[in-house]
Amino acid sequence: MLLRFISTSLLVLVVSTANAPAATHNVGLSGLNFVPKDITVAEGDTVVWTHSGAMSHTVTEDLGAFNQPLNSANPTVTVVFSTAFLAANPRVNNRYDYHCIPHQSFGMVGSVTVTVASAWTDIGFGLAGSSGVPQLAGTGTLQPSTSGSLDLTNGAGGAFAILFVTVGPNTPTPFYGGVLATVPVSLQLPLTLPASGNLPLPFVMPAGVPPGLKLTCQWGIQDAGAVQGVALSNAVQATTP
Ligand SMILES: [Cu+2]
Repeated sequence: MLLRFISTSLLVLVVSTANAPAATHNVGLSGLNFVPKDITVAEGDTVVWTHSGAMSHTVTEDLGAFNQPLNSANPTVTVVFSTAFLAANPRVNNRYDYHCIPHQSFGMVGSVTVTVASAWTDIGFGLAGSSGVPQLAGTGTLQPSTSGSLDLTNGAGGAFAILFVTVGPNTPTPFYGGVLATVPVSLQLPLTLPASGNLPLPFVMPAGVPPGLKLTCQWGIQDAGAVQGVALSNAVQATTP
């Protein structure tokens, strides 16, 4: 039962994944520039910054996730963008902006964006509310003992809402002027949405979930701006590996 595994607190239990082989990406220096300036890596990959030239620099994440000198005494800085690192340092879109402390004002900045593998597919069926269609995104591979998240954005702030979950085959069915993809409903999680209308829902897959289990999730949100008073997020679907 999925909801038993979903933590309604925002606490993420951290476990390491052992999926795709990790890669190493190199960032060098050219004058007062990181080269390449902006890179995209996969979860689990390593980034190595290597010093050159005579000047001393730093590799300093804007919000403090990493901060080391990059100079002749410390010629490399290595950061592993592991599952644990991502969980400990959550950033919008997993983007880590960083700078060199002495040369930030000269534009010596860069970014690392981390892509996270996902088993989830958006299957649609969103129904607009007062601020448009609420968006549901699933992350995580659903491998046993790995973390994932079901992230709702653009819901009505402070509204009563229910996360509907189907475990097994689902039959999309008309519902309040839209379509509920999660029929039959296996589980319901009623909540009041935060004022922002955004609700991340981290979870950890337990070790014993059987492969081939189809999961479908969709939010219903009380919203006077919806055609029949209930907005629906798009539904997301995944099958356990
Ligand atoms: Cu510098």
